[in-house]
Amino acid sequence: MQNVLSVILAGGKGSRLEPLTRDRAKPAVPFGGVYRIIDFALSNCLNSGLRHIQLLTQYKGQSLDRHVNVGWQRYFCRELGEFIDVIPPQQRIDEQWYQGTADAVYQNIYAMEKHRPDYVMILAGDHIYKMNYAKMIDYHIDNGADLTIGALPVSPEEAKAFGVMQVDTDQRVVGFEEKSPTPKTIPGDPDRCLASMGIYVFNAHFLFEQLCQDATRRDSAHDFGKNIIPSIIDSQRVFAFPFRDENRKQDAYWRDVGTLDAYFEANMDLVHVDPLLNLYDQDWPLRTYQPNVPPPKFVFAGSADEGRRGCALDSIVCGGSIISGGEVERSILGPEVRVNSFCHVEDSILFEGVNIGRHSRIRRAIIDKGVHIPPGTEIGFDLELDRRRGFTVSSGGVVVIAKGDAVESMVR
Ligand code: ADQ
Ligand code: ADP
Repeated sequence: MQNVLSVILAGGKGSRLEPLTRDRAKPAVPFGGVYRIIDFALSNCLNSGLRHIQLLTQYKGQSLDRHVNVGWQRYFCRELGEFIDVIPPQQRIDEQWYQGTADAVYQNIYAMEKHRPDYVMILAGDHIYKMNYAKMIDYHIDNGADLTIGALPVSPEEAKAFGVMQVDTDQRVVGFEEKSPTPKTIPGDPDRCLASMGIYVFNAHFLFEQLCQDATRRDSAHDFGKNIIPSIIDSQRVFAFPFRDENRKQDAYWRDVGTLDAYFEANMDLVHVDPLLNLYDQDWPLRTYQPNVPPPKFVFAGSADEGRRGCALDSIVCGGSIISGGEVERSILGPEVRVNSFCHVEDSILFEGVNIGRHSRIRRAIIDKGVHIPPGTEIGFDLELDRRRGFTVSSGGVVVIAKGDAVESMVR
């Protein structure tokens, strides 16, 4: 895979994930306890043998930059020509911030050309999935394609948020519309549309040519989905790569965790007994920055007469956490969380360093890093009260408490 350069777009604002993206870019949002969303694309690259990576950041890139430098540099050997470079916007070409996704790539064209790649794999830094990109690259080469687009069927409702393609019997793309309010369904299958996953393999020379042409167009938003793809499907060889799970013989697991509810559900997918996304698959290791913390601990708290078991069921509990006399169900606890006596936590995601005071009850909540919940607090039971307390409540009824939010004690 020496001649493939992977460019990961990691600059999106992720405004629909507010307040989790108030201080960090969407790819840096924690996921599954110990991971960050970006870890999925990066693990896919490593496991696919792609070791030339540029990560384009823009919005609040500091947390992401720190994560990649502390957690990921170790996997790349510069002496062997491998690299992972985090590239903040450099305003080299003009003084504007990046406009669309194509502009983000165009503004870094010098950094890319320097590596003289034959192929450029463009990835999004905010999707949750396991995928062997080598198969998509082989498919691209076998088809003699100029561009190959990762493709997956989704419901017509979901498809409104995606680019939707029409293909011929050889999977050649013959139609493409970005975020149409009335997306076209797959012929003979009125319940599904063929969505673009927003991941692309380009012949490098062709990509550079297209980017330079697009940069001169005044009416362009400089975006792959809105401008570049629709403008080339008639004249160039553009193919869809069907992303399937060959083991399960079904469409593969892929989530664009764009909203709080989608983010919540994708986390909850992990604690199913037979999860669609298996973190324990030794054939496809997911890597991340692992803090050096002690193992998780579960404590029986109180006296023999009035004691409470500290326990967690159908849950993920990260290192450094202590569940002392509290109960946790169907939840994800990041590193160094504390759940104290007589607490009950269910269907919730607690980020690193969260502390749940005694006698609290937490349901369907996401609690950001370091928040301390005072004793006796209820969250997720009275959503009106939660709104009045200044917490975000998603349309699906998930309560989100932001980093730095002060949670007042309910005990008078
Ligand atoms: P969207 O996800 O809506 O659609 P966009 O918001 O532009 O597209 O983000 C694509 C990726 O680029 C994300 O990873 C985002 O973080 C990143 N990004 C956005 N702006 C950036 C910038 N200025 N600098 C760096 N990175 C940036 C796209 C396609 C659709 C497709 C969906 C699938 O346009 O056709 O269906 O992805 O999710
Ligand atoms: P965030 O609120 O997103 O966690 P931080 O900047 O605090 O923002 O952390 C971002 C990343 O920095 C983490 O994913 C982790 O990889 C790394 N990190 C956090 N704390 C430490 C630490 N004490 N030492 C080294 N790396 C850290």
